[in-house]
Amino acid sequence: MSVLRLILGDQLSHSISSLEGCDISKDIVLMSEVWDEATYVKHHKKKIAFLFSAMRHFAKELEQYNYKVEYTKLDDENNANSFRGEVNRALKKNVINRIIITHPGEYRVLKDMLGWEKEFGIPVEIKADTRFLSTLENFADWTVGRKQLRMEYFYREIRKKYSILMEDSGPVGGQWNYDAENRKPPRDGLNIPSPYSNEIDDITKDVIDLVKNIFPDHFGDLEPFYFAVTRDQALQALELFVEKRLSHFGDYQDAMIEGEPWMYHSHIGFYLNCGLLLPLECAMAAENAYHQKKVPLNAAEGFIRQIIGWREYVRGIYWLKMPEYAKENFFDAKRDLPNFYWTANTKMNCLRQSVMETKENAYAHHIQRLMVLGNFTLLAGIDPKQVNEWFLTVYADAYEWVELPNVSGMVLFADGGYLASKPYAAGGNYIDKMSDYCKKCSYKVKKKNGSDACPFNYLYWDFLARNRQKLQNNYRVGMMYKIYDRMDDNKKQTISNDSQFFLESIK
Ligand code: FAD
Ligand code: DLZ
Ligand code: SF4
Repeated sequence: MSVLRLILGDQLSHSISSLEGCDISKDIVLMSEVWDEATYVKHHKKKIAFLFSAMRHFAKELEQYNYKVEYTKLDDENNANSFRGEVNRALKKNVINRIIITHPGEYRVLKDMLGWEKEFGIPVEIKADTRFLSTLENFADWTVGRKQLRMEYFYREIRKKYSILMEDSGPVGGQWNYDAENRKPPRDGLNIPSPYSNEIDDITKDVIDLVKNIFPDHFGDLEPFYFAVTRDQALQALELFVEKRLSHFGDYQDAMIEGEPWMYHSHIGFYLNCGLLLPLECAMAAENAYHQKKVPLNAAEGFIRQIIGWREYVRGIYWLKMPEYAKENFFDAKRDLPNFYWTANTKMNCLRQSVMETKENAYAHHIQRLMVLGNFTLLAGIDPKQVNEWFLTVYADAYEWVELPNVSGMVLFADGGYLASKPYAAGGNYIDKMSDYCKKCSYKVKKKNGSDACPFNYLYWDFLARNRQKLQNNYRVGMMYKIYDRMDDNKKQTISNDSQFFLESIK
């Protein structure tokens, strides 16, 4: 009798809870490339290649440690094409009396797994995912009795609990948050270091061929392929970030420069989310660099906050609010996602650059996702379901637990303010301040109306006007209505006409 231990594509950590207590002389570790997962949204080609290659490398490592691994490749003729089907096949082949799994990252997968005990007639143990710093129970407890959830307070708790950037009983430097020193506009002459890249080996070559043949109609460029696909490589990518980029991470966190997709960000989200890196080790790498005086406090604190604050916080909200969260649509937005989110065929330079880079790299940094790609979908009133599907499809770090709260909560305010205190709506000014996109745009960012005015400018006011009932009592937005109310009727009508004309043109 042995135990079947299932490892999913985003559970590629040697410390994963499903391997705890594994008897390597008889337990079976099951890993499967399955059609269902590769197509529940039509993931970017690079994401599928990355994950399959990382899975194959991880399985090989487990075999080197003498685990009994059963690995199904996507094109294996017996592939059952779903997790459930693959488990069923393994149970028929082996004498198994128990299944152990680590809690999956997505609700739809958990829902399916909860039916397995009944279907297979043996115990199915779903263990907590201990790679996160906060348990789902701790997060739920933290929310009790709070009128408003705010990431900042949650983040402080985690810092205290893990004693990260703490001295005596307070934060290092006397402040919890150094954002006021961050977010400088890009300046000329920045010498942005090259990102991590790696030679591809035979495993990755095979996977690239497979993706080329099987998923030709999926979005995105498969090659060149440069991601890390093993833990050792991911650790090198982390080290490279800490050595070369972290010192400027805070300063240029919001900066965007045409032709510079990687800026001073870490590009480790893909590795963290599939388990090649662990959140605590990333936070500690940044803390050590600060203590060794290699990076300033605003950079280390800013980076650490993203990982131990935002990342944990959105996961807590996802599991607290699913499945309802996926249906939220506070503004009742109904418009279809414009086709240029797939083709980059738009005269709006900020959007064109961000979509092009997304297509090339399965990556865009946070501010492109939030203030350009996301902001536009909010202002244009795009259906949250379609926006979520796009974000889940195109990024190599996208899994629903982290994508959905960022899109429906942070960007679209579709949850009515559960995650964020106000919508991140903005006109063209912010993009102009933080990027060089507007200089090369067909539209004029300083113009508020007319056919050559930046569409963000009138869409911003039109969005506020359209959603007045729902927003005017929000204390952080109320001020903008005072400004809107001071505009004369002519101006208001022009805003509405320009918006209607523009929105018709992107159908
Ligand atoms: P860095 O900017 O270097 O930040 C370091 C790490 O902090 C990231 O790797 C990530 O693990 C974490 N982090 C930073 N911001 C967030 C955040 N808001 N929420 C959760 N973790 C955060 N992140 C994903 O991991 N997957 C997604 O599918 C995803 N979708 C997003 C969609 C939208 C609309 C927005 C606005 C944000 C989204 N994010 C998502 C958050 C963030 O944009 C990415 O984590 C980040 O851009 C990844 O690049 P990086 O590794 O260079 O991150
Ligand atoms: C994203 C993804 C893809 C594309 N393919 C697989 C796969 O073939 N096999 C697998 O185990 N996992 C894959 N994944 C990751 C899963 O979608 C992820 O584990 C679940 O969504 C739970 O978070
Ligand atoms: Fe984007 Fe407007 Fe600037 Fe053009 S002018 S790049 S549309 S913000």
